[in-house]
Order: sequence, then C-alpha cells, then structure tokens
Amino acid sequence: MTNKNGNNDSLRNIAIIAHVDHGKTTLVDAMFRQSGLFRKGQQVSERLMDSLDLERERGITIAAKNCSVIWKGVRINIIDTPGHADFGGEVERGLFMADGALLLVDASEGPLPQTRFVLEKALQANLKIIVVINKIDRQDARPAQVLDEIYDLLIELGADEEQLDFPLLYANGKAGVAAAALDEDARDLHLLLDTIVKEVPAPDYTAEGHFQMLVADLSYSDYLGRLAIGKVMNGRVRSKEDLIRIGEDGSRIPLNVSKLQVYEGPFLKETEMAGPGDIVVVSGIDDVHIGDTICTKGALKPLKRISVDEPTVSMRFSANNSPISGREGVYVQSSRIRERLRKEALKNVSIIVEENDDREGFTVKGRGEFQLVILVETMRREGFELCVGRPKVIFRHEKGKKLEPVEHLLVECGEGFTGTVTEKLTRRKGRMLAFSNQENGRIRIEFSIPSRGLIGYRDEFLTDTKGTGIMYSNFSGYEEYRGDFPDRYTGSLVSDRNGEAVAYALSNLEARGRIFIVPGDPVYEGMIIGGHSRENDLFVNPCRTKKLTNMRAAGKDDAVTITAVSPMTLEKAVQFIREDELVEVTPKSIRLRKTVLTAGERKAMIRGA
Ligand SMILES: Nc1nc2c(ncn2[C@@H]2O[C@H](COP(=O)(O)OP(=O)(O)OP(=O)(O)O)[C@@H](O)[C@H]2O)c(=O)[nH]1
Ligand SMILES: [Mg+2]
Repeated sequence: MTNKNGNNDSLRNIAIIAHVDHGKTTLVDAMFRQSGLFRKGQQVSERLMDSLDLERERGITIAAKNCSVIWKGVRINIIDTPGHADFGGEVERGLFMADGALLLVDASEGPLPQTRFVLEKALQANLKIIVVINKIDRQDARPAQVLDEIYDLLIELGADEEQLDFPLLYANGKAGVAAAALDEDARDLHLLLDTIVKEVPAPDYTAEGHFQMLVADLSYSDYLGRLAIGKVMNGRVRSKEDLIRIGEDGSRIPLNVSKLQVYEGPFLKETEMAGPGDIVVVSGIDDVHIGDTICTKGALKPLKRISVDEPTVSMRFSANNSPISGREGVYVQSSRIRERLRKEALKNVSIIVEENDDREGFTVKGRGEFQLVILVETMRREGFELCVGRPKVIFRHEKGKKLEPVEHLLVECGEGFTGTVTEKLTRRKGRMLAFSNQENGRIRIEFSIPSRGLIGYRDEFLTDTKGTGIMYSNFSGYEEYRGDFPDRYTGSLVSDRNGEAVAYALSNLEARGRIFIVPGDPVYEGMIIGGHSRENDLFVNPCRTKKLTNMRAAGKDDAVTITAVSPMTLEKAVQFIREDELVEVTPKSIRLRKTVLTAGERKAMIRGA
C-alpha cells in the first residue's frame, strides 16, 4: 500500500486461525471473561461466538464472526474463523479485516492440513503471526515436537527470518491461561492480550485520506435491514452521513448511514463516529455485495475487492417432484429455492449459484460437500423441500488437458486398519506421500488424492476403522486427471410401487442388502429403500404382506423381527447416492430416490438414448 502515514494506536485487528477444533472459539470465551465484559457470576454459555444453531449442535464454527475485547484502553477486534476445510472461504474473507493472526496449534495434534492452509493465507496477506500452542493441559501434549513441526511448516511455506522469529505462547484456552514458557505458572491470559497489543501493528491508513471502507461481511436485521460489515481503510465515518457505494461493475450508488455500530464483546454498540482501522457495521444500504467499497463523495476510488479460492465441488438443487412432495415443507416452489440460493450467494463468498439450462434446477458450487450439506440442512430447517444430486467435482481444461481438484489427505488409525484404508484409497487413485508411527501407537498416513475419490468415502472410512479413525483433507490444487474409478461398488434396492413399507417385506429384503427405512414409512415407485449388496439396482416390493391363510399366520406376521435402522442423515444420504439418484429433503424427512422414478419413464429413456 502506498502513502500509509498514520496508525490508529487505539485499535488492533486480529484473526484467530487454526485447524478444526484446536480451540479458537473457546479461547475467545476466555478473552471475553478476562477483559471484564461480563459481571461476576454472570451465566455465559460456552463457545459464545458459535451462535448459529448448527454451530452449537455440531460443535464447530461455520461462519467467521467479529467481536472485540477492550484491553488496557485498546480495542482488540477479533475475527473468530472456522477451522473446517470446507469453510476456508470464511477464513480468507476474515483475513481481509485483520492486521495480525493468532495461529493456534493443538499441543498434541500439532499442525494438521488446515493449519497449513490458514497459515499460508495469513503469510500471503502479510499478517503478523503470533503462535499459540494450545491445549497444553492434554495428557498427550508434546509441545516441544509441535513447536518443531510449526517451524518446519513455516519454512516449507517460505516464511522469512522475521516471520520465523514469531512471538510464542503456551496456552490452555479452556482454563483461560497463557504463558511464555512451559514451566511458567500462568494464571490468566493477560500475557496473550499484552502480546497482541505489543506485536500486532496498529491499523495503518493515509492520514489525509477520505473515508473508505471495504465490505467484508453482510448481515440482516429486522429493524435495520441490510448491514454491511467491514474495515475502515482510511478516514472517518459518521452516523447519518451521505456516502457512495461502488459496486463490482463500477456503479456508484448513494446511501445514507442510518446507524453506525462497532463491536463490543459479541454484541454491537451504536457509535456516532468511527476512525480508520476500525471494524464497523453500517446500516442504510439496500443493495450491497461483499467486496464493494463504501466511501465519501470526495474520494470515489474502489478498494481492491475481496477474492477467495474458486469452488471445487458442485451439487444440483431442484424442486422436489416426488409423488409425496409438498406434504412436509412450507417452501416447495423452484422460485423460492432460487430466491433463497441467491441470498446465500450474496452473503457467502465461496458459494456460486448458477441456473441450469433446463431452467428446472440450480448448480450450487462450493468448497466441499460438507459446506453444501450445511447449506441444505439450513434450508430444510427454514421449511424448504428440495432435491439435491450427488456432489461432483469441478473439472478444468487447460492446454488440451483435463484437470481435476486434488486433496491433501491425512488419515490416522490403528495399525490393524492401515491395510484396508490404503487399499481403498489407492483404488480411488490416491498416492501415498508419508507414513509415520505416532507416539500413541497409531499410524498417520498422508495421501494426495483426487477430491472425487473422497466424495462418499468418509462413511466407509469410519466403518472400516470401527469408528476410531480420523481423517482430514484440504484442497491442494488442480492436477491432471488421474483416470476413472467407480463412485460406488454396489447398487440400490428400489421400490417398484407406491404404498407403505411393511415389516414382513422389509424383513425378507434384509437378505438383499442394508435397509434404510422402517415399517410404516411411505414409499413410492423409484424410491431407494436400501443399499443392494450386489452391483446392480434391484426393484423390490417393500409393501408385500404375508398371505393371510388363517388367523395364526396373521399373528406370526406381527412378530417379524427386523434389524434396527439408524435414521438417514443428510450427510450419509449425499454420500450414498450415485449419478442417477437424488436425495429428497424436507423439514421432516430425508429420502433417497432414482432421478427417473417409474419403470415406464426409464424404459422410454433407454429407448430414446
Ligand atoms: N483439553 C483442552 N480442550 C480444549 C481447550 N480449548 C478447547 N478445548 C476443547 O476443544 C474442543 C474444540 O473447541 P473449539 O473452541 O470449538 O475449537 P475451534 O477451534 O473453535 O473449532 P472450529 O471453529 O470448529 O474449527 C471443545 O471440545 C473444547 O472444549 C484446551 O485448552 N484444553
Ligand atoms: Mg470455532
């Protein structure tokens, strides 16, 4: 940047970044508590920043969020980011508001794939890095080796001398303590807060500059309408001020700031004025996009727009056209789905929505199947009914070559499982990169594998390792297509009629595969009721009752025993379906189905092909 000749020393902007579950949100809680934000004895829920329902239920952060603490007169704006690889776009967006990054690394797990991703992005953004080796209370903590691994990672990522000379703290975020050395008796996080103020540069700006703000996040309030959130790059802004928004196409739209707010803890506080470097929430704009510049009429210069990595996975969304559609949801029409997806693309930088040529559905592109599953789950809770197809990777074509997204995969499991895991990953065109014995007796293996090889694999991996394995992957780049392999090795059990599933029929079908439904469930022709143990699809009658020859036989039918079925989850369903299958999603049910439902239609298609 040029002409930056001022520093706002009353502020610091810091992003907390890490691999999933390394303790970011928990550490923010402790910072809140110790900066005097809450009354003594006040009941405050855990992981306060994980405010979305799905975040609380799943115990993970999905969206990056802003908050602040005041420490010794300095406001530290904090951006809590998600650690799951599929939400990497949120980290990239969050880093646009930060001048420094707190890199958390679990004292036992050490740097994992997403640690590399977030650190790389922070280094690219030229942020001051403070390293926190966290969870030092863990029984299996190995802080000395973890520190070595962090150095190795930084060197690999091309960090310079200064970046290698990072400030280092050891913390137990849960207990709210941090110290400069392991043998130091830490009682609080004061040293961490002091280190942030001392080491992270105060936001700089052009002293004589006019107001300019980069929109990095959007929100909505029933009272205030759309809210634009971002960092003030230069100048000051006042409530009620007349400003201009510069859109991506260069359009300049006037607006009036109806309310100006800044962060106080996890809440918003109204303010009359905000200075350079601060993170503000502006209301009074109807139409605004992430990446837009808001500025005074005097300085109509757009700032560099926020850009994030391209999506790698796509999924088809369409209106639910099953014979039992519209019974369980509130929003079923294609137009409602379109509207909802448009809204999502507006506030989620890593989601792209395209209307399909057939005008019947939408292609939603994102950074991973889990990100798309979370979107579908959110929509179903809002009352939507829809159908989604199998997640597909997005190929690229360059210089006559077909390229595909490739992941860096790390699996950890007991020694007895490594054979199966390696065999399956190799079949999916995975290449082993590293193999190591962990201190806890487990084996860690790293692979480079096409993203498409991982779609549908997680569930299988958990079964193969009897639920004890862990796997993490993140996108490492586009590479030449590694060749075909089947999506799934088995077919489906498909209902050949409409009706209601019956215990007697399901019990008999158990010999054919794994059943997904229970007696009493509605079924329709073309609905998938289970996984076939052989390759082909098998058309079956799940409604068949035993012929009633006399009363005793009828009594026997009631006593039929069937294996317990665990309810189908959206994740499992999306992982199970093949190219010619769909998941039917309603607020109450997850059903699987063939895309083409009836035998007649299928035959017609084959004839037409
Ligand atoms: N032993 C120990 N556990 C911790 C510590 N800090 C957090 N945890 C636990 O680690 C788990 C994950 O904590 P979070 O704060 O949600 O981690 P996160 O990094 O925000 O996770 P994502 O945002 O989903 O990436 C929770 O079960 C915490 O209770 C710590 O210092 N020690
Ligand atoms: Mg979190």
